[in-house]
Amino acid sequence: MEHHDFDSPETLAVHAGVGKYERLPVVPPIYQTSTFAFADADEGAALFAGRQQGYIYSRMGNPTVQALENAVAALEGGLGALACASGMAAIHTALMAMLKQGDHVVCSDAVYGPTCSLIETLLSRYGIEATLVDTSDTQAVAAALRPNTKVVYIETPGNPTLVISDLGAICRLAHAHGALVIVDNTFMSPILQQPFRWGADIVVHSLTKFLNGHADVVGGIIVVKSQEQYAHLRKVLNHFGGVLPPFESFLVHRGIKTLALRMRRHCENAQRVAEYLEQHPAVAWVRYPGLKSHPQYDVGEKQMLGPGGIVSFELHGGLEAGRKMMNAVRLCALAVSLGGVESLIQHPASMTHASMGPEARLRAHITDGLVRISVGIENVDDIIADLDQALTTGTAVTTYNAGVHA
Ligand code: LCS
Repeated sequence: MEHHDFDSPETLAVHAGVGKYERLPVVPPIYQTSTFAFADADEGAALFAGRQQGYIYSRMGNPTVQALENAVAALEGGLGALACASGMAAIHTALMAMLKQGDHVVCSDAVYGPTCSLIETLLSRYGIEATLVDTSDTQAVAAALRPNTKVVYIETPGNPTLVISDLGAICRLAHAHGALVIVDNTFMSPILQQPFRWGADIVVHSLTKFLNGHADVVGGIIVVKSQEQYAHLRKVLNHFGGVLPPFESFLVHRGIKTLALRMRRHCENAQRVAEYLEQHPAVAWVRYPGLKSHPQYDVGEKQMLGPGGIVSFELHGGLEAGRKMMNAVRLCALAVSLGGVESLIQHPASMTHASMGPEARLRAHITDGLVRISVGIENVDDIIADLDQALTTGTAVTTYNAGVHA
């Protein structure tokens, strides 16, 4: 890990990974190259044998990618990080690297839809068993542990129900059992939650979301805290091959410089949106970690440094009313993904969590009427005005997207 004279997240977000270059460009250059020339055959052999450190081939490592990896590792308080082609590539690589045939994994039931399908249906083809439980209930996690449980996989707050799991309690439980804890920290970013502080062993992110923040890159990252894990994961990622290219790495690293500012604004705006929705007569319930009505509000207060930018709710009119509202927004875009500067609205049961199937959604309390908003950094009064007109009229047909593409 790089040494830093400063360790505040705001300063690390701007400086970590940037390094010092000859003639001092303030921004690290994009090494848009697939391969690196050796000085001579002996050097090539020494690099491959690990007797000498250096870049060889961009699937194995690239300075622009490394700069991003150093930045995220520093922000999470990890030892190193491995940038992957997507959040799913990071999750899949981390799980396959840590599990083998005959192992068992315990996973949060409220997770991003494809994570649930990967763990529940795809891993079983390789002889890896899974139990999905409500990990906000630490006793349920304890009850799900088996002698062959090797990984406890936690997403907190969970997508899209925002259920919060107690990281410290689960890490203590898992470690006493000899299992590793992998935490998907996508919804919080390292600015709002640092799972290593609570004992987590590995942190994964979809870089596509808050870390990049500008909705123009798909990427993921695995953060580790031991040299042994880093070496093992680097080998596995090199063989699976799902690495992040240099240009995408450059863009994400650029986005991270404003991460601390953006997260503060996402939290302020989302809090206002959640409070607005909670008092609206058409709204049946709202889930947001910054509302006292959140069932795990106290756990959130303990382990999170802010409630984040995602709000979920359901209208009294259920699915049909939610559809009308989503069709009526003008400023918010009707789109999946989250964590960008722009506000997005979407319907998990038919979109992000469709692949889970109805039974898994029911188990995770993802109701058919649940609507999820990723609250952007726009003027919050404009966001609320948009939601207000969509809720009260429910009839407007011109969407923001339609306007842009017309
Ligand atoms: N983890 C979480 C918590 C996510 O929300 C997502 C994507 C992923 C991992 C996967 O990352 P990706 O491969 O897409 O970079 N979540 C999405 C969502 O809620 N809407 O669209 C994608």
